[in-house]
Amino acid sequence: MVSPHNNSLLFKNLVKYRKEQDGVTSRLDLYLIKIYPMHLDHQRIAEENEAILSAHQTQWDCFRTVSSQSDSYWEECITRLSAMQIAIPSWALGTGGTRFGRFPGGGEPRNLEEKLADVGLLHALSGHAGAISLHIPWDIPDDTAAIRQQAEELGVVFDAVNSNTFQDQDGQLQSYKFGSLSHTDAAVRQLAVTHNQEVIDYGKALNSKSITVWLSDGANFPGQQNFRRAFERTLDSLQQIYDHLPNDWRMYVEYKPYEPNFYSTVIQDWGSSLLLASKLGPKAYSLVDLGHHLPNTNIEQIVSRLMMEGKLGGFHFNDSKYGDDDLTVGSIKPYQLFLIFVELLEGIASESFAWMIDASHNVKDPLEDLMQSVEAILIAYAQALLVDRQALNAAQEDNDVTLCQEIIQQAFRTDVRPLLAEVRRRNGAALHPILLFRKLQIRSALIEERGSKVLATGL
Ligand code: PSV
Ligand code: MN
Repeated sequence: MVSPHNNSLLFKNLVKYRKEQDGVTSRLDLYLIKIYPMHLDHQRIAEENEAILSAHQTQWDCFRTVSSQSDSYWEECITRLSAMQIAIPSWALGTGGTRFGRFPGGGEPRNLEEKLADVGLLHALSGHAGAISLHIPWDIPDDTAAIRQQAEELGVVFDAVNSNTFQDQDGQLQSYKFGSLSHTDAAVRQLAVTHNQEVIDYGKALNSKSITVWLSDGANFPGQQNFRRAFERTLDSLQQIYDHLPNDWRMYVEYKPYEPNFYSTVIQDWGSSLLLASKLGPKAYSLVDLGHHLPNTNIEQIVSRLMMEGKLGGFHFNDSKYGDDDLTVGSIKPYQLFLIFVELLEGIASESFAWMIDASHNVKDPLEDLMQSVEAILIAYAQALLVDRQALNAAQEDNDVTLCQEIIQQAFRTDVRPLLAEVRRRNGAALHPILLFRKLQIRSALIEERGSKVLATGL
């Protein structure tokens, strides 16, 4: 169950916090007075739900009647779906861009407090966004205690912290131009190791329990890099970061075949990631970013292999047509997403995975896009729950290929949206999050408060 939000408390604390900073009533106060009690309060959401409740009830009744499953079956599904919490990355709350341009829509969060407020909003509306993933140094808190308190009041926890050795920071003495943890120069490696250790320390202060390491290290041209030595240096650097992990922490090793290096990357695929995670120790796992595969890769099979080895740590969800397109989850290949969840069901009850969205929004409202992504993940999970696994196992053993396909597609072709709306209703979230977001004109209010030309920190 999602934890209840105390939004009046949130409102008071944010106003207090801002007043202490400014010493005067700021525009943010006015914004909070206008927005928070009205838009985020569960009471208010329940009232809004009321208007479309009878339509929902009809669809939910119809859904159950057609399915001919028992009430206890649906209760079990609702319990499992309610527990699904997906981390929102701090860098996805603003408009993304390409190297050709950026078209911000306005109202982007200008600091960590506002990023957290946006995640709280997504969580209140959807009921499934109860975590945020921070990228350091973009999201270093000025006041850790205040940020922790704000998160608590929003019912949001801190998921994995992410390090950044793909950009040089202002005043940085050595450059990551030719790599970081794999660099030929020990001093550069040391800089990157120290940064990752500091990221863990920031995460500890926020009660995060994991770090995700993604390296852009690699080569743009054949012959530029010695593959073996680059890998060995990376392992050595990662080991020093691993040794800095608290006992109850995990390290996720993300892989990616290309970009920004276009000939090779040091951790280019799940094989390299698994190799590193295995050599590092039991607290290290592989992280699967759906966009980090070459076209047509069978990602569900990779998921199964990693899970079989107990080394599947988590996901960065997004969708793509060609490369690391970072499109809305489920917008291009919803069947693949569903098949991933079908595999995941083998371990989802006994293992814990980190779920995060890692998408970018060039032409959509970032918050609406994130709500669509959250919904797509829940749809895939719910459909996977509907697979008759006993029947599937039997059909697989019998080599009844036709029946195998019928069984999984029966689940995939079920419209589970009434079930998900019921999950949200029970958890005090909106029956239709995007509808409510638009009805309450939340984006306009955010633009009014934050301005139309602001740039979110991060990518
Ligand atoms: C790299 O493409 C990546 O997927 C990594 O997860 C980064 O941390 C993230 O995008 C944002 O840069
Ligand atoms: Mn990623």
